[in-house]
Amino acid sequence: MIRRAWNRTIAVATALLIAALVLLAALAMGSALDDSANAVDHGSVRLTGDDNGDGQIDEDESGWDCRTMGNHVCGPVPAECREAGDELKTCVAVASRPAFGWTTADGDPIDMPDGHTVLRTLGQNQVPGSPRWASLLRNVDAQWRAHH
Ligand SMILES: [Ca+2]
Repeated sequence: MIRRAWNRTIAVATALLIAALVLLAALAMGSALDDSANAVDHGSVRLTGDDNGDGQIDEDESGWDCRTMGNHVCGPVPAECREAGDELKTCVAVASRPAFGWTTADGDPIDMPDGHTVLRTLGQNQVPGSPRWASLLRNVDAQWRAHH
């Protein structure tokens, strides 16, 4: 009788031990799965367009988009725009424009020289990048937009 009770106790203890081991194994596996789901393999990730694989897309690589990366200017920055600061895009746009003209409501003809000439003249009279220079630049840009 005692032996039977002892065997039963051993059987229950063994079953509990096995259940505990299975539970621990399941928890360990779940933890490992969580870790693998969050793991980032920095060694094998390569950005599309990162031609030399240094982890960043530089201006001379295939992934470079000059419209959205860097200074957002495609091509060289004109000398007249090097100090343009926040107005760089507008300055580059103005620099690219040809001479144009229009007639005012009073019938007066207005001739605007090409963009480089406008910017050189603007730079002689105002400090490039200053608020006044920026305001005049935006006015020149607005004139172009109003007549094109
Ligand atoms: Ca690169």
